[in-house]
Amino acid sequence: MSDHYQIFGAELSPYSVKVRAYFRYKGIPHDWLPRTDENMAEFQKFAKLPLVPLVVSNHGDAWQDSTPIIEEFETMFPEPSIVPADPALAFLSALIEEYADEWANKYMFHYRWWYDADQVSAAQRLARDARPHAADVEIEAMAQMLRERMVQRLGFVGSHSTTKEQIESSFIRTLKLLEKHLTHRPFLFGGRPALADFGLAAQLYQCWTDPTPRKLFDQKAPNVAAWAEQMQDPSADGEFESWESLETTLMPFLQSEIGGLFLPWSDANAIALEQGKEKMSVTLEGKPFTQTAQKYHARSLGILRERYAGLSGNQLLDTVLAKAGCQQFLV
Ligand SMILES: N[C@@H](CCC(=O)N[C@@H](CS)C(=O)NCC(=O)O)C(=O)O
Repeated sequence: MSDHYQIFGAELSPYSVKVRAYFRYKGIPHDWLPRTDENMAEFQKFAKLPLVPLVVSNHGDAWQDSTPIIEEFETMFPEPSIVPADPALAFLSALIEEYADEWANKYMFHYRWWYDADQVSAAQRLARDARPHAADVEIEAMAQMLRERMVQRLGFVGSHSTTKEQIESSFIRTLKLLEKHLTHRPFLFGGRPALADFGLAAQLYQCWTDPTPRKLFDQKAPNVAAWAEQMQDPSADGEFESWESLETTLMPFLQSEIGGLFLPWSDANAIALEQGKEKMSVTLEGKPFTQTAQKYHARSLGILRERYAGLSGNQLLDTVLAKAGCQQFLV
């Protein structure tokens, strides 16, 4: 019998739907198990951290953390590959995935827990998913409790009154730039999904399910909405493109979102931690952006830098990263 996997996840967890989309694309045999109060004991038997997604094999092996999960399964299930053969494009795909996990998650979380309509919608869906058989009054009470708890966590992603506008304009600009990019191709790197698609579509799909950002999708970004939806269960429709054909519409996104926001933020976060500071602060687009420093992000920036160091001498990559304003943060 071939190996079979269980994915403990949640519909409202971007990292969970990212891993589920990946398993679907690869045709890896799996069951999707929404984590509920009822299977919590089973979840806890395997989970080292109280986080979804958690993947468990029929041999009892367990994996957590979406990026390492995908990297590990990519070695076990190499086809169809989600890594462009050109090492420069493979790096850009990993960079965009990192942006998705660490920065796009800010606008996802911000919209979900900032406005009343979004708080109510998400809290009710979360409560119903966790207790599928509970009575409505129980769901209402749980939703209220979840809403209060999650709103208090806005600060962890750096969302507060002084950063609200920066976070929202990043989302709106992302929609606008991706809308152009995805007009001429089904996926970010061409005719088939790359790691970047799994990471970024997962965050944007969550935004699409929340009432306030959903309106922005409807007004500004039908192609991005279609892509995010399609990425729930993607299939290849062609080959990866070359940088020459991607550049016109991908470069503006790299410049404004990654070179302009994400990497300066990530770099400042790592420096704050090195200096033993609890808070990080950086000037983004002329305004201060402050939040509690994040250890996890500093580790993943370190991994990205090591990977870039391993590609030393790749002229195409150096030129693209320099033009995108990213290179200085990766050395
Ligand atoms: N870096 C992790 C992040 C996972 C994560 O933050 N999961 C959230 C949901 S999106 C979670 O499980 N939060 C606690 C909970 O829902 O109980 C990954 O990529 O898998």
